[in-house]
Amino acid sequence: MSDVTFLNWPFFEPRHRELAAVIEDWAAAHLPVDHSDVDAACRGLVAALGQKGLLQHTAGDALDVRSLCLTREILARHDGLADFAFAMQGLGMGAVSLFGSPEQRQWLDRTRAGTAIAGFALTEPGSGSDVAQTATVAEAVQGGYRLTGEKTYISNGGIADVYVIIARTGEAPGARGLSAFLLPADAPGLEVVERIDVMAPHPLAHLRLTDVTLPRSALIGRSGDGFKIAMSVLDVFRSTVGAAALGFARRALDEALARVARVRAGGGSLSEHQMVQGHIADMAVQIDAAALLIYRAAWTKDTGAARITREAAMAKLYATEAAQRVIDTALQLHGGDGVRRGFAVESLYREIRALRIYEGASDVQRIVIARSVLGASS
Ligand code: COS
Repeated sequence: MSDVTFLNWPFFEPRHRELAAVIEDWAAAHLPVDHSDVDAACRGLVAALGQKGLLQHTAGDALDVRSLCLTREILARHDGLADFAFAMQGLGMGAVSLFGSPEQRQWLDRTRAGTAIAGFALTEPGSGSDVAQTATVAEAVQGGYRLTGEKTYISNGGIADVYVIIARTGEAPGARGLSAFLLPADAPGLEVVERIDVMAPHPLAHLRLTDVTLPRSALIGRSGDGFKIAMSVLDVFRSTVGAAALGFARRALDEALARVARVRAGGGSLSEHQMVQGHIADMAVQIDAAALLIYRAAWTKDTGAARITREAAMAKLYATEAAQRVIDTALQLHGGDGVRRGFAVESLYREIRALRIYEGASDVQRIVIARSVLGASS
């Protein structure tokens, strides 16, 4: 059982401890699922999480970031695909939760119930880190918009029922000329042109839009606010990526502790060796430091901060980079078994890698943090 003493930190309220217990019980009974068909696995996970009421926190008027982080952390500790399925319901509909009209919010009932799957279509072949370069065009036409362009590395691409898409409406060059739209997956002209296979497989696709026509009511928030909408969504969900990394790291430490207690070397257990103890100590410190940054960011947002850009960037940067180191150490402590399929540390090693890239790569987080720190000192 992982360390849960952090739940006593002042960041949490009794309802968070109750939620953690519910998720833990559900996860222990249902995870991991079979990953051999990731589409079927994700559909099943979204439906099961929805039926149990565990997707309630993924959408709504007030996103409770602590609840999102706790859920991601616990699910990730049990099964990375379950964390993915949960998180995408939130990220996919994040713009609708924060800025959607009453009509658009009807989708939230379905994504929370687990009867519709959501995706966030932001990244393009020519704009990954630099969102201001978005090239997909949304041209104003009679009664609405016509969208043309390409989106890539879109999670849930291929199985989503609905996407939020960021496209250029052209009010100004760069970041100030983008808008957000609600895009049903069955819109004529939207195609999945490639399914992308990655080292920790999950539904992922390249999408093409050819003259996709959307009504004016598909615009989320105000025309020209798409960049700020995307960044506001990322501010919330970047902390939760850190939380998923934290869940992976906690699992790696648990696996390492079991291993060093069991394996004998030099007349005693591995855990009696000071060099091993040093590794365990370093892992534990990094895990607590990551947790402090994550729940600091989440608490700051939940208690009323308008923006947590700096806190969320710090949480994501530190937690994902630290989890990579913790998992690498856990793998090393497993010897040859560490790289062998079927061992948890082998899959954790693959699962963690993308988290240092998606929703803002580590160097993007460094840029965001440095701008904030330099801005504050000038
Ligand atoms: N919340 C609200 N508004 C924000 C914001 C935030 N977090 N961050 C920036 N803005 C606003 C700025 O205040 C600025 O507003 P004004 O034009 O009124 O001054 C505007 O948005 C443009 O901001 P900025 O000048 O910082 O834009 P940049 O193009 O320099 O942004 C980064 C650069 C790298 C920060 C941005 O492109 C980014 O986060 N990239 C990573 C994208 C990403 O995570 N992709 C992964 C997708 S997987 S879902």
